[in-house]
Amino acid sequence: MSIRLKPLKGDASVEPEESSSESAGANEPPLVAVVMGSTSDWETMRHAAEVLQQFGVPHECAVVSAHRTPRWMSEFAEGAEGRGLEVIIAGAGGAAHLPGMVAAQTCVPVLGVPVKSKALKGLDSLLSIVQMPAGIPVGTLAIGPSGATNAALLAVAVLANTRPELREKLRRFREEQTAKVRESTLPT
Ligand code: RP5
Repeated sequence: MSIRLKPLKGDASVEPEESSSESAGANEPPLVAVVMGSTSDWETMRHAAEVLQQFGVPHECAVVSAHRTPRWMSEFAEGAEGRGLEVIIAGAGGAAHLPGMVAAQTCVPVLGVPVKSKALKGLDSLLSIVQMPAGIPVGTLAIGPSGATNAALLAVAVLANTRPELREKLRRFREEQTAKVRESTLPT
């Protein structure tokens, strides 16, 4: 499977860049979807894709906008379970409806990544995503690249519940991270 920002079906108002590259789990159906409201979110959301790639998790990346392509978003959310997706990572900025609207239309767990907006530095995105009324949860991560990275690590942890090899990779990742900190030195 390749990482691809899909063009938006039937939406002439947006012209997403198409980018693709070799990805983990080629030819395997995706277990995780990384969706985002705009191609401008890719600079943040690519961090999630990179972690999934690193762990060898089959995934797909696509632009799906809640307000610019609402029907496409519904189609995506309603089809997620049937396509075998186990986690959806949704990033959006500003009045960030995408994670909540996707979560409302699927029982697949949704992790929300608030993208840093120009006007309010992502505080708007954070509050839009995190303040879901009771009944439809969105697991909300930090604003920006840290949130995207952690969303992917959380997705890996979820998948690792039933995949011992993935749990082992996650354990090794943590050990290496710990070792790096212990070996780090400060400039004199
Ligand atoms: C949201 O609006 C997107 O998630 C993006 O963060 C923000 C701005 O989108 P563009 O105007 O850059 O396409 O829908």
